[in-house]
Amino acid sequence: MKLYGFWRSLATYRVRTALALKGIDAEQVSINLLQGRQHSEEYRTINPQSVVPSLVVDGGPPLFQSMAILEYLEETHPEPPLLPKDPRGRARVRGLAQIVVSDGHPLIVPRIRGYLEKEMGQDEAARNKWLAHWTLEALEAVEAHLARERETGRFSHGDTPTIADVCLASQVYGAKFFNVDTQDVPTVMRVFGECMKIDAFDRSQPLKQPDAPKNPTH
Ligand SMILES: N[C@@H](CCC(=O)N[C@@H](CS)C(=O)NCC(=O)O)C(=O)O
Repeated sequence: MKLYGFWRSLATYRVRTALALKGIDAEQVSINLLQGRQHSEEYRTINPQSVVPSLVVDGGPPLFQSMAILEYLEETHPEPPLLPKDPRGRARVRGLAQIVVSDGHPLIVPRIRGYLEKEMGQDEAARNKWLAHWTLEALEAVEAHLARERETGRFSHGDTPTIADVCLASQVYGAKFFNVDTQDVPTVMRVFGECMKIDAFDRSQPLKQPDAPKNPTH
């Protein structure tokens, strides 16, 4: 497998973590989002949306969208499972994941930040306010579920990691990047702490990637 991604990409972090949890090796190809390499003609032949991640399996057409890739990995490499067995549990895990992937993360990606700056004339302070607001709002929505629902265990759903945790960890990483105060999402942060005790989450994290700068600035 070949994973096209970038150290700082939260969507790539999700796929890296799932690959690591399932013990799947993938060659990593860095597409430098800060240099706009996602827009290069060469990369657009792999992903016409100009976003990472993309996953090439056995030389076939590239897979795209992190949730679709996570589901693909789950179907093709069912062990260890990252979705519960029961339909209701699967719906809950997917719902938690979608809060991050569909509602929170899309508002903070580089093209949105670029649009706020160039088309809307927003200065850095205003852009940072935007990033922090939407990042925290998604985490608060996850917190509202985790704190009150009895399915929550050591992890978001029970005592083993699921796709919900893979997505939660990526969003918490976003909060770290944007200096978001996470004291009001204690259950999320507890679960994040549990995730980071697992080697697959830890070694997949953005700042531990070979293409990450030594002293990153955001
Ligand atoms: N919903 C997509 C998000 C893909 C996405 O927006 N990726 C970001 C990095 S995390 C990206 O490549 N952005 C490029 C840009 O915004 O120009 C997924 O989950 O895969």
